[in-house]
Order: sequence, then structure tokens, then C-alpha cells
Amino acid sequence: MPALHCDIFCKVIDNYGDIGVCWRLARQLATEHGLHVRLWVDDLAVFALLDARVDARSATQCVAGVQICAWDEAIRAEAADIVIEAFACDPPDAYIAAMAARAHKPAWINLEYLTAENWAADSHGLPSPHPRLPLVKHFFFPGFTPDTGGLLCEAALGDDLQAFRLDRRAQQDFWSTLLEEPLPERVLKASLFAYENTAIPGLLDAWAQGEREILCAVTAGRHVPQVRAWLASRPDPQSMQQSRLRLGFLPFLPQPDYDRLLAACDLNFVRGEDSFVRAQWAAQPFVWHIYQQEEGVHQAKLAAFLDLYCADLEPAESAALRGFWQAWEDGKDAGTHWPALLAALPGLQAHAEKWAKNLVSQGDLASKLLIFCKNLLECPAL
Ligand code: TRH
Repeated sequence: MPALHCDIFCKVIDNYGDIGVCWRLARQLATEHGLHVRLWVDDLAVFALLDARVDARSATQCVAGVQICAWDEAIRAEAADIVIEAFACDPPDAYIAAMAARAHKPAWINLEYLTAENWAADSHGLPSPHPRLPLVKHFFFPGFTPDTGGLLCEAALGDDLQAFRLDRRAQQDFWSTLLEEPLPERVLKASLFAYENTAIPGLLDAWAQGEREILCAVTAGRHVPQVRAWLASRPDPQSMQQSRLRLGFLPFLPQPDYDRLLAACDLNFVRGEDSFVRAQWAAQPFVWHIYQQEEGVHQAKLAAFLDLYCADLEPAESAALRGFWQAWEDGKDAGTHWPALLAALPGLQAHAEKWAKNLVSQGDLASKLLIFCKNLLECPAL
């Protein structure tokens, strides 16, 4: 059977999560499942930040086996067998007309945002007929339970990260490419990726004054000005060593290096959607800075994930995690909650490994999505 053609549509709403998710999915469908994949993107400049091989000035190019195309070119394109619009981004009308004109209608998917709320599982796979055209779009919800579409995870990721974790030399080499000075033995390594967060200075104070030596690997992002302002307020602002805390400012890393950073750290601060998932594959304790939505809608999302994640945790570890995550979300008192989180880290580490194993056993998003689409192509809804 000839390889299926798949078009993925991505609008970069803000930050990197939209393109981060689409790029991973596109690469996986092309390299692991042999599909002909075109990725249509409305902001190639942001994409080029995420992957240096992408040329922001080129309207069509092939990278990692994926045809990358500027969004506007889609008005002239033939419709593919599988059409995935990420996060309800609405492909151009002319392209939708081309879909409707096909004798065999494409499997049309709206890949939704990730949430642990029950309604996501209830809505997963539901059809949404087009109001005028002979087309049906289906909702595909990622998630943490078997009744959802799962999470993006490359087939080799688990083995790659495990091998990296066991290879001290590889880790040392990795850190030496990121930091100017070698790492002291037994230092607790934390990576920091977040939105603007007023809890940051208090946490850095607690780290500097605490009993444990800590390295904070500050990734590029919207949190950096707050870390720099904290450093500027110190008596010796030129020094990256602030009492017990060592700071290391990192450039924006290629996605595979960011994965390795997460695996190399003992604790990861992540945000949005994609880094949140990657922290779970890294199988290390993490703190999630959830994307803020209007009218506090994200609070229910945060609570649903915490309920699921903490269900099998010991009460003390659950309380430590919940207390710190809430402080991080509220933007205050993270320093006060730090000692409890630090004490809970060994238990949280064991839990993170168990959690990742359970997620892997449920199957990955790209494979589940492909099975879903093949079923639609074999048994069309219309
Ligand atoms: O950047 P984010 O906040 O992205 C999103 C968007 O805001 C989106 O609109 C919103 O809906 C969604 O969050 C919930 O956070 P996220 O999702 O973690 O994406 C960051 C991407 O950047 C992810 O693919 C990891 C990658 N990354 C690197 O590749 N290198 C780095 O150094 C860092 C810090 C991140």
C-alpha cells in the first residue's frame, strides 16, 4: 500500500508550544510511521528558533524528512489523506474546499490542547460535521489515561534518556558544553523554564540561604529578567555563585538537548504543554507553571492534573508537591514551601519513574492518532 500523505496545520499563537508539539508530531509521523508529511506553519521565524535547520525565509523546505511549507501556500495545495489541524487553527478555506472535492474524503483531525480534566476523555474522538461541506472533523484529545489520545513520545526516547542517565561521562560532557565551570559533586541540579513569576526571587533567596548546594540552569524564556533582577540586587551581582546557589544562564537549546537537560537535572521547572510532557518523560520530579487563561480556567486544569498525579503518592509527598505547585501558581511563598519539597524529592523521584512507565504502557499519541485516522479512512463517517 502506498504511503499515506498527511498535512499538519500549525498557527503559532504565542511562545513555542504550538510549533513545538507540531514539529515533534510531524517528525514522528514521517520517520517512525513512513508518512509523507507536510507541515504548514504561519510563523517560520519562531519555528527557526526551535530548530536551527529551518530557514525562516524559505517558503518550502525539507527538514528531518518533513516538508515544511509557509501557511499561505496551502491555498494552492492538493488535500492530503490525513489532515491534522493543531489546536483548532482552521486551515485556509481554499484547502478545506480541496478536501471536500476529494473522492475519498480525508481523515480530518482537530488535535486539542492537553488537559487531565474528565471532559477531555469524554470528548475524545467525537465527530463534528462541517456545516456546509461533506466533511467531518474529529476531536483528538491528548491525555494521561487509556481513554484519551495519549502523549507524544518518540519510540527511542525512553532508551535514549535511560542510556544518557546511566552514562556519567556523557552527562559531564553535556554539562561542560552548557556551563563555564565544572559542576561540583553532589550538587542538586534544577532547570528553570517558566513564565513571568513573582515567586522567583523568594525561591532564589531560599536556594541561596539553604543547606544544599544547588545549581539552577536558567533556560531562555520569559522568566529570565526576574532571575537577572534578583542577581542584580545581590551584593556581588557579577558572580554566578550566590552563597549555596550557582546560576547558569543557558541559550535556547535545540529540542533534543532540552530533553537531555531535563533528564540530567534532579528537579525541573517547566511550563505550557510540551515542556510539561517532556519533564514527565525525563522521569524526574518537576514543577509546572501552567499557561494562564482568562477567568482562572487553568485552575481546574491544574487541580485535575494534581489529583491524577498525586493519587498514588504518600500523603507527605503529595502535600509537599501540592503546596509548592500552588505557591508557584500563586506567585508567592515558593521559598517557604521549598524545604518540604526538597525533603520529598527522593519519594517524588521514585514516583516520577513509575508515572512515566505507566504512561508509556498506554501507547503514544502519534501511533494512536494514526490508528484512529486509518479507521476513519476505512470506514468514512459520511
Ligand atoms: O512556550 P510555551 O509556553 O508554549 C505554549 C504556548 O504558549 C501555547 O500557545 C500554549 O497554548 C501552550 O504553551 C499551552 O511552553 P511549552 O508548551 O513548554 O513549549 C516550549 C517548547 O520549547 C517545547 O517544545 C520545549 C522547547 N524548548 C527548547 O526546545 N529549548 C529550550 O531551551 C527551551 C527552554 C524550550
